[in-house]
Amino acid sequence: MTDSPSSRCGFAAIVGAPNAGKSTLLNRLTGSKLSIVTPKAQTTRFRVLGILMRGPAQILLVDTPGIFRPKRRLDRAMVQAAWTGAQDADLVLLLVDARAGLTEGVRGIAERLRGRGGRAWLVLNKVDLISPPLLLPLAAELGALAPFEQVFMVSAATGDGLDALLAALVEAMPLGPHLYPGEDLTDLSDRLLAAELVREQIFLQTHEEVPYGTTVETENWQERRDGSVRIEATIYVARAGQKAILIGEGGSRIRDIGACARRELARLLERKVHLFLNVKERAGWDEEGARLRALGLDDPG
Ligand SMILES: Nc1nc2c(ncn2[C@@H]2O[C@H](COP(=O)(O)OP(=O)(O)OP(=O)(O)O)[C@@H](O)[C@H]2O)c(=O)[nH]1
Ligand SMILES: [Mg+2]
Repeated sequence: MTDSPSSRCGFAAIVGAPNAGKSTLLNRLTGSKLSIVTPKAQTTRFRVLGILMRGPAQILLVDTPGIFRPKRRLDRAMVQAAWTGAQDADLVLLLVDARAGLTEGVRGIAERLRGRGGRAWLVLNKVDLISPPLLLPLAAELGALAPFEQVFMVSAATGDGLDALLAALVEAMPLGPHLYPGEDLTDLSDRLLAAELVREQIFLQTHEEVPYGTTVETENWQERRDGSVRIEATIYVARAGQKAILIGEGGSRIRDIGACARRELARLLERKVHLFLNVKERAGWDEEGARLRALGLDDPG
């Protein structure tokens, strides 16, 4: 099947401004929670591959970090990862939050896509939040900025419009053998997924600069004889004040973060999970090459 003459396989990268709904779209299309989602911008920090099998096609969907004007070394590495994702793809889906409309950020991304050449589709997302007559003018404005082959209007949250997008993706994949085993869902390791689910809870349960000052690494992974797994993760914070906030009064915040992340992890891994979190202060981790590489990012220097 995988090397039959009709088999198709290709990379489709989902790019866009922070908070457009890229990770929501990846999860919805693959039917699994591969990439973390929060209401905060800049949630995704590295490329996340979702492997989707549809008929003869293996669609390799790539979720990318939102593209914004980077300041820290971490931010530069995130934005670089997004553009590398676009560069390496057979097809780019520019995902736009239709309610936010044509922002300066989106304009910049569309213009750079035009300069890059290659195949691009426009996907207007969050159509559940705006009235349909506003969609056509937005599509036209964006269409004037870059030559999009096709335009889709979807809601990654409700699933509206995704059947048409998926059918078009199957058709758009180049002929060729599948690159991954059909049963694989992603190329992310369980260790990285575990760290991400902890980070998701930090993004959901803390505010202001705390989530942005935080990174999570899985330090230890022990399979137990009873089938459960014991996971130790370290949360690095940039400042002492952030550590205090994360831990919370009497340890209440870190307990809640751990409890929610453990539940999500148990569901994903389909087994019992024991999760232990340490919080360490590490000033400047977001400028540190080793921390970025631990996230699978290339160090932009
Ligand atoms: N109403 C509505 N909300 C959506 C839709 N798609 C995503 N969202 C919400 O938008 C927010 C951001 O979603 P994400 O999937 O994390 O966005 P992202 O583009 O991956 O963001 P970054 O990783 O920060 O670049 C979350 O609160 C989602 O629930 C949609 O179609 N409709
Ligand atoms: Mg994301």
